Amino acid sequence: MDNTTIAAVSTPIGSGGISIVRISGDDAIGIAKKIFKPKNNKDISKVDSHTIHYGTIVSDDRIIDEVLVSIMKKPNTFTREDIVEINCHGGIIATEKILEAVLKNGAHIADPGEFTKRAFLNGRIDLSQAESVIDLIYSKTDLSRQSAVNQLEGSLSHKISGIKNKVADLLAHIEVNIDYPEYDIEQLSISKIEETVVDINKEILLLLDTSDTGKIVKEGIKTAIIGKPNVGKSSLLNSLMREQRAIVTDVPGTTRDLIEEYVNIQGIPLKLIDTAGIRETHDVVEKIGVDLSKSAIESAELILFVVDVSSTISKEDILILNNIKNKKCIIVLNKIDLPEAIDSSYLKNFTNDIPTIRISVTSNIGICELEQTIKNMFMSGSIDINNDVILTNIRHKNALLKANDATNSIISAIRAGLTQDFLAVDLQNAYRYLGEITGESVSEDIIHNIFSRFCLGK
Ligand SMILES: Nc1nc2c(ncn2[C@@H]2O[C@H](COP(=O)(O)OP(=O)(O)OP(=O)(O)O)[C@@H](O)[C@H]2O)c(=O)[nH]1
Ligand SMILES: [Mg+2]
Repeated sequence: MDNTTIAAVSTPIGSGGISIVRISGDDAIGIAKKIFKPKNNKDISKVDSHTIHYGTIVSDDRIIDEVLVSIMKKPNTFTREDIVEINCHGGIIATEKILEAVLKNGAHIADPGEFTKRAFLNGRIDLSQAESVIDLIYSKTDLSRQSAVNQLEGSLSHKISGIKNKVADLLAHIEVNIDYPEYDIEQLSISKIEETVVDINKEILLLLDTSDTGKIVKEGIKTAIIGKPNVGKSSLLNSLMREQRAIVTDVPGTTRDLIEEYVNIQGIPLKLIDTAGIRETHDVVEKIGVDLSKSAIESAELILFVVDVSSTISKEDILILNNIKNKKCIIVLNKIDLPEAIDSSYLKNFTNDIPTIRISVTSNIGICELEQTIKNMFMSGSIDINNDVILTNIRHKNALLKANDATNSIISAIRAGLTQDFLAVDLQNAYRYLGEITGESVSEDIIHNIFSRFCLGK
């Protein structure tokens, strides 16, 4: 275990009210003592843990800043090491000078995520909890924040250790059966083993089933607003966001860049993408926009295809329809406040099973119905983030898929009449894959990879 003392600026670099320099390790308090002059002249190595002290940071006989210093002694700290946090006035220069003084006095600069990595290595949190810290930092919707907090509190770890314990129990029984057949201990019948493995398999599948919801919770449903120029795409984005985010004009070809925004539609996070109207164009800039729109269609999970009912269907509309054939889609007939020129029955030939909603953005008609339709498309049941453990991490999903494979092969082996020693190997594998999620059986590389995604100072 690395026992150097590390330090970093834990707040974003820039001007702000307060910046925090964090120090963790055996020398944290000793280093702070060398540069911190408390106003009451107390010896900070002798103060109670979890107390805050007012004074100045002095380096090379010059006062750098007026600060508050928090002293937190192990083991009740984030890293389970001694931690000192220096709260200084926000501002790049003062913060850097303080960090510099801390480093000069013996601390090493921390790698990204190193504080959290120490919390993991010192056993305060497991790997899935450490990962939830990243999720929490980067969460973009309230749902994803809530699910990260649940995971940080150990909801997933708890579920996984429950399953792992069952695997371990079974494994212990089977190994005793194999190694000491002469002992008179309770022998598990093969049908009892099968029953338990089927149970374990079901629990894994239930967790895997939550991963689609997890992806939505974490990233939002990628929703592209597509259509010809001037049909009201940007107006629709603004209306769904309830703010004027995109520029709206009556000039066709107004939007040229993709605009991406997160919005919460009746509790469901959407990553909305407003696109340039699709049409044949010789304008170079507009053409780039149109190409971007086409690629937005490819990567979208939901398409809102906006059609203007006050004009007729053109070959561009049909072209777009052909492009979105294999996508989840809602046809949004806009501008129903205007006299209709569209040939609805003609359009119907192309859009048979696609849900169609009639709206007017400017008169605020039909927006609620559109939102309800989006919600119904993605949520058959309601999700309860507070009570359900939801899989939001692709690494966890892959480990569970492998554990699922292992349990499936145990079930097939039993049904094929293989002996118990064949089962032990797959059970051990299942156990190991489950352990990858919590970090007990995971390689250095993976750990390095996970923590390098953190920001500095966390
Ligand atoms: N009457 C009426 N006008 C609307 C409605 N929705 C949008 N408009 C008008 O249609 C024009 C074009 O709206 P935009 O939202 O800029 O259309 P767009 O599809 O983003 O256009 P491009 O960015 O050029 O592709 C603006 O003048 C809007 O005010 C509606 O429901 N009814
Ligand atoms: Mg636009």
